[in-house]
Amino acid sequence: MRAVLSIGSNMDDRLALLQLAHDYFAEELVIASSIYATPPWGVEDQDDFLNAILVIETSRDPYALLEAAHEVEDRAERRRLKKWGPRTLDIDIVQCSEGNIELTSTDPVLTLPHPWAHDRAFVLVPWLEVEPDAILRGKSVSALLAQMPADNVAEVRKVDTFAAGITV
Ligand code: PH2
Ligand code: MG
Ligand code: MG
Repeated sequence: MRAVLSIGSNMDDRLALLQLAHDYFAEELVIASSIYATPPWGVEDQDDFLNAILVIETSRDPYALLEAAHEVEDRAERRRLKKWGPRTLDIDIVQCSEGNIELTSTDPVLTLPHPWAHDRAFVLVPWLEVEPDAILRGKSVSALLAQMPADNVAEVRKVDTFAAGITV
């Protein structure tokens, strides 16, 4: 199964926490995007996030992947303060696919594809960087981005890249 993960942090050492997530999935990693600084979406009165996309090829099924994501979030001492609020590390499963088939799930515990990813520049901009032909919900990611206000897209700024290999 191929999976697209959106990772984000806006607390503590944001860069180190994204690197932690990157390194956890290193053996399954197909490609990692650059790291982007992004204004907070949803709850605006909080620090900027760092966001990135990891594309992985994994033998885990979607629920096992969700469990793995939670395990890494726990390692980052994630505190679940409030919905859309500040977090040390968030790992969201944007999409799971087998070949060209996008897996879908309406389970509230794991909705696939991610219910809001198609509407978030902090997901789509890094994804387009690494998969220019990406398709989400039957639409090209580049078309989804083109429909978005240009300001929202421009606010997602490349600021760094991951260190290659395992760093922790
Ligand atoms: N995650 C949220 C809420 N708002 N904003 C940005 N820019 N990046 C995020 O990863 C993010 C957010 C909830 O998970
Ligand atoms: Mg999230
Ligand atoms: Mg999450």
